[in-house]
Amino acid sequence: MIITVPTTPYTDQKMGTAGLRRKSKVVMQKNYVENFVQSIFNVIGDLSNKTFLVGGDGRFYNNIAIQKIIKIAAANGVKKLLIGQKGLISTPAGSVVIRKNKLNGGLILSASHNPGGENGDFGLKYSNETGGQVPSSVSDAIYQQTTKISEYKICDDSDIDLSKLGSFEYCGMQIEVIDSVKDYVEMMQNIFDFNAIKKMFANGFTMRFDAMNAVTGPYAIEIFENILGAPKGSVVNFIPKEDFGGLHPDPNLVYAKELVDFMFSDKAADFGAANDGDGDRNMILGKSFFVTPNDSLAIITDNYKLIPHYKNGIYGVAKSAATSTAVARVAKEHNIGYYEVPTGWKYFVNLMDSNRITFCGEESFGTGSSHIREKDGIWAVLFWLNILAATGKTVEETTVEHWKKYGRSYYIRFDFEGVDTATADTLMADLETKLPNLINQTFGDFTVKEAAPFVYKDPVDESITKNGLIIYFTDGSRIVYRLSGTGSSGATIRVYLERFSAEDISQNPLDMVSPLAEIALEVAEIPSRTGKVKADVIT
Ligand code: G16
Repeated sequence: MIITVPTTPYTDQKMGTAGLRRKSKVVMQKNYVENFVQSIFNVIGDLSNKTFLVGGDGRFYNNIAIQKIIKIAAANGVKKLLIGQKGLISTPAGSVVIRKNKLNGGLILSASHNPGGENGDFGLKYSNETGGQVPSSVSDAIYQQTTKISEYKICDDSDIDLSKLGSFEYCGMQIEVIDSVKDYVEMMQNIFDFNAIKKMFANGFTMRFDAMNAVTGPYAIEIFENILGAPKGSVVNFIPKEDFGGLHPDPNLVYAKELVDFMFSDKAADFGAANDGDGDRNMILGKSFFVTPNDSLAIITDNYKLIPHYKNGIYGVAKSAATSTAVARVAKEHNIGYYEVPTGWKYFVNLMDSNRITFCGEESFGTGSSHIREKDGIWAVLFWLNILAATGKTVEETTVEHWKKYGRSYYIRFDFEGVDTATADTLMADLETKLPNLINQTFGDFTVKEAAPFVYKDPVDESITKNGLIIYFTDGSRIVYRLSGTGSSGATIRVYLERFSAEDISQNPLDMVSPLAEIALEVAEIPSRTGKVKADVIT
């Protein structure tokens, strides 16, 4: 049954910020998945005693890619695969399953918040035994393999029915089709005060959770409606669809429009939330009120004592460099460790494993803790529900009180999309050379204090990562530039703008950061080099 198939390398199988993300049509090319998966197995080496998880967010090509992975794993002598029922597993649930069952790792099929379908995107992430994505040293080794691969092994047998739970043998390998929801739900019940949240719903509290036709639907129905008693209909768009029903499953003010419109209408629920394609991102809303992911991380950290699992103390907190400094002020107040890492959840893993941090988060709608090694959308929603249940306050009251105590970091991200890759690379390189000359220069009310590339030395493995360029101003404002690592074609230039105000907390964020936006565009010469006078997406 096992055959060896000759193949030729693809040159573009280098993982980005979070795994390999490409257009579906690229991934559908002959041997594309086969080459990548075989390269992963080549790097791992002896597989005879290894068990892995396989599952994905259910997008177009999920099932086809899973069947290929099963056959390649069997042919390469993998001992056992755990597979999410119907091929589904959310990214956070995958991390739970890997850790709980002490697996050797997992292949999670997802392009996250990117649109799906034949004309959309597909992705493949590789996690190790931590339940987190592998460090760059491993992904680089896999990339090297992909550039010289000449054959792969595959079991030439029929496809497997993944609709039923159960264990069986396939091509000499054990397979167990698992309930994708159970372990995850159990873990959430052990972290949060479900009784308090249940009581809040019983007392008439209302919520709307938008699963965006993606993988979190079944998790959300089980947790929010079945267990916590939120009224039926609180979870919307809950059936995972191959093309996300045409939605762009990115929980932000632009793409979760249906939810945002509802929450800013007179029918709004007390609380609104959305998750992305694979369930690791989250957006939090109150009645006519949006909580930025930066503030959410700060508020979660500040309120850790309200949550049963964390109430006895936390280690510290980390954020990506591009994320606002709101949480830094909370870390200082609570006298806990504080770290800034490059963009990418994998950079938090060593900090969690070495007990340096408990919470972490990013501006890109990711929040999480050391309960797993991925960001966790439903966890963040439950954290907020638990805060509201414990305090009796609204989302807006909670956030405004936080700003009154800590000041407010006004924060907006500008994305310039579809830029020619060479143009974007040159723009960044030229900007980097210019940075030292900016120091002490004044632009209107803003004077540059420091300007430098962001360079991170991992305190555990001492690896060095350079990602992004930062301009710091004397008043605490910052401009961060970096190129996205999750796109599937061309380049996206991200410009992150932050302006701190200790007392003036009620201004419009866009108005507040607009002088910084002008400086950012001028300094990097974005309009003249890209032809774009304004950002494509502002979040
Ligand atoms: C991934 C990473 C995040 C990162 C985000 C955006 O999220 O896990 O750490 O912040 O991409 O990355 P970039 O700015 O490079 O596009 P996800 O939810 O897409 O897996």
